Amino acid sequence: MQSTRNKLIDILSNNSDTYISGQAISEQLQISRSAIWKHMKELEKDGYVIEGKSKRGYRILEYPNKLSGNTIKWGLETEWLGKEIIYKDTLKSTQILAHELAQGHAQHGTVVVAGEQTQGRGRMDHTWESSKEKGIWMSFILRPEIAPNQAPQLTLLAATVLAEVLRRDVGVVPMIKWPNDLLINRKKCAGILTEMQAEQDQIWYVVLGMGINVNHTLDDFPKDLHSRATSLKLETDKTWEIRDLIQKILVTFERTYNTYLDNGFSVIKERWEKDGFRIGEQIKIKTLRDKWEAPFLGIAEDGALQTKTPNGEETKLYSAEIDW
Ligand code: BT5
Repeated sequence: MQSTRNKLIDILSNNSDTYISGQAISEQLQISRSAIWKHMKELEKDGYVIEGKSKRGYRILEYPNKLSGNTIKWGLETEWLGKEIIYKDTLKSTQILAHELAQGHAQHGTVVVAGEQTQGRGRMDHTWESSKEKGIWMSFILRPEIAPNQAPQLTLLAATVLAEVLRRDVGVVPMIKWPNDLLINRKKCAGILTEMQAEQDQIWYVVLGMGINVNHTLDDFPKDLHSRATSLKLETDKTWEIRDLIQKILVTFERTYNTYLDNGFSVIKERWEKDGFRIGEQIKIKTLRDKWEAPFLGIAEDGALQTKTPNGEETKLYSAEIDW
């Protein structure tokens, strides 16, 4: 259940350009005018700047800097992604909470964001360093009507979204390393983790996690990542507003996801290959059983890595580590 305070913020956010009268709020929330006034005073204590004008009503002028479900929603121009945002200062992993919520009744497009993760995870049993308020640690709950074997395409889709935001809004040159790494100047700046629950021919839900290093200095990374990891701050010498970047990612993701559902994977494949790292070049491939070098021929229509076997025959790989 949404609290009255959150409903009040929703109403004010939806009317951010205009004043909304005390009467209208009172009718929508079924509370008295004096109760509204008390809530407004509490919001001001939280850092909201609210203007109240007699005869016109109320409007929010400024949101607190602090990250929260409400501040992320403020001015968020999406239709379905992030209509429900769950923000926690600390979580083991946004993936874990998102799975729990998805197994309940969480709606398609629910977003889980954490200030820090104490057990952030990558693929297999890799860990993901997620230091406090330095980056974007978030997971989306999606209920896509696609076949389970198409789910890996969502990882590649998410990578194109991050690449677009990094290029357009941050001004860096991103490269996507198959399947789920975003690199800037050959160092990893973001990773994507797609997990799903499905039956043979039907997806129940997908939890798509993104970790993006935003305001880290080198000291914020453990030593073993110093030569391999980077952040937007390290690359641009600027501190970035996390809330603003989250909004940009949500808007771009929603648009790209809608395009994908309407038109299929080929548009995404094209975008991916534009930013794909080392396409056409020789790469080192490691699977569970083998290690070899072969050319990276591109990605297949289903998102698989197209390359050659150690014997030189063309093949598709669905799971592998690549290096150069
Ligand atoms: C990934 O795995 O790159 C997927 C990362 C997904 C993280 C998000 S954060 C929100 C959501 N909640 C979670 O718990 N996870 C998701 P993988 O390709 O397996 O890469 C992991 C490897 O990257 C590690 O083994 C390290 O070598 C390296 N690494 C760990 N933390 C890093 C960081 N912050 N920046 C760059 N590299 C990192």
